[in-house]
Amino acid sequence: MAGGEEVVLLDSYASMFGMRVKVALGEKGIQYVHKEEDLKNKSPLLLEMNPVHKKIPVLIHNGKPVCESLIIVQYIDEVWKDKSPLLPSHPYNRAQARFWADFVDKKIYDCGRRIWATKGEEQEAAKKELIDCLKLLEGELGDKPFFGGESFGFVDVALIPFYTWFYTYEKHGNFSIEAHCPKLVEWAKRCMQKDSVSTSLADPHKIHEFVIQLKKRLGID
Ligand code: GS8
Repeated sequence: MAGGEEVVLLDSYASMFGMRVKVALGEKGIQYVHKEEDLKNKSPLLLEMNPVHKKIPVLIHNGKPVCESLIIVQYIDEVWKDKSPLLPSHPYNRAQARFWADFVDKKIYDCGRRIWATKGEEQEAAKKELIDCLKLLEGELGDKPFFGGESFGFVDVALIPFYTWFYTYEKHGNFSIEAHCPKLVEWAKRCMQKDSVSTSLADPHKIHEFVIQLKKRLGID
């Protein structure tokens, strides 16, 4: 592999966390070996590389594992620092970017899951909370093209994979995210014009199909 680097990604198709890593590697132009995991039957390699959480994504760089998607994206940014910086250079701006990426982790995944996994009042509350969170993100985006400003950055990488899940949230919740957050959807479409994003994100219809199968498996109707 170029430069003697060996980069392997343990991933799973529908994972927004795995997609983050693919986007970051794409931004940096890093060649890597992609290994699809069956999360119902995890490989010995995954269990060895992430013995604590036993979750994907795992980036294996020259034989050494790095776990947790946001930590992996920061690692990638630090190792391949010559091209497409993702985190800003000023410590304050870096802290702000980390704050919003953490907000995405704490809020968006959970609201989305509650939309497809529940019904009635619980689902309505999750829809409202998701929209409120996305509006806060819209406020942070402001009039900038990207969360990173003029260029695509860390918060963009953290959030954009959720866009492929919007269709699933909308179908289950019978609502339109674009009707509530048009600027955020414009931002997502802008991101999709980048090859690193369009080649890394899953097909929204396949995600929807995946969630229908997952619900059957989990006994949720
Ligand atoms: C989340 C990874 C995760 O949930 C990160 O990398 O940012 N905080 C972590 N991975 C899931 C697949 S995506 O829903 C996973 O590997 N699940 C397997 C399991 O829980 O057994």
